[in-house]
Amino acid sequence: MRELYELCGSDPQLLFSPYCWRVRLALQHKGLDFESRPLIFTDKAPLACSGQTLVPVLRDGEQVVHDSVAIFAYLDRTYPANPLLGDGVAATRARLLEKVLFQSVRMPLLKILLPRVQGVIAAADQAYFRSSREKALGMSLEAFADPQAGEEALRKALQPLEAWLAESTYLDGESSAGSDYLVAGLLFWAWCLGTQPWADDSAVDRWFRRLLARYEAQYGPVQRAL
Ligand SMILES: N[C@@H](CCC(=O)N[C@@H](CS)C(=O)NCC(=O)O)C(=O)O
Repeated sequence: MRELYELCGSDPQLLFSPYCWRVRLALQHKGLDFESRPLIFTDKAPLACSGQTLVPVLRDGEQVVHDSVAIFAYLDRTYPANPLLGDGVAATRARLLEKVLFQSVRMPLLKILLPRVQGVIAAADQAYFRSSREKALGMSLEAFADPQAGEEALRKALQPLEAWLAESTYLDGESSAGSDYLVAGLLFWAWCLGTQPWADDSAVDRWFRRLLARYEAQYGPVQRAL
């Protein structure tokens, strides 16, 4: 059996982790079915088998893999048809893309989304979420959250993707693959939290909606926060 341990809000159907979305999209790409194991932030016991405390964790029979990029590489090694990353230096390139995205897209999104995350997580997670994020950010959540500044920074960060997608159907070319899912996971994060901080009918928007439509055609409507 294949199981995906992933993050949920107080509503177990509300799956909003960008990293877990990457893996959902990658599993769809590979045509691999799986059972979802939604966990709230503080429900760490089921992750012990992975030797760390973050999701996504994929358990595939005897194999347990964590970290979205490592899971992509694992899926390519184990199920070589329909590559996500490809051979050679591709997994290293994916790590580079991940680093670039972390600063350029994830941080602006976090500025926009923090209050929404606080609004959807379980009561049992609130104190943990605040203390762990304030420690990581080096400031209070209120000092960091700034939806207006986040939207401005995000608009700039999306410009290269907008230019690329004006000429190419997917980030990875004619068909979608690993780069598409690494980026789209971040946009699913916003989408599931009930917002769309990118321009309607932009190339990025049309690309995101193609991926969303394909996902929903197979798995049904994506749960969004009100
Ligand atoms: N580099 C990891 C990051 C995973 C990560 O940060 N996951 C978050 C959810 S979005 C998490 O598990 N947080 C739990 C916690 O902070 O305790 C990946 O790409 O999978």
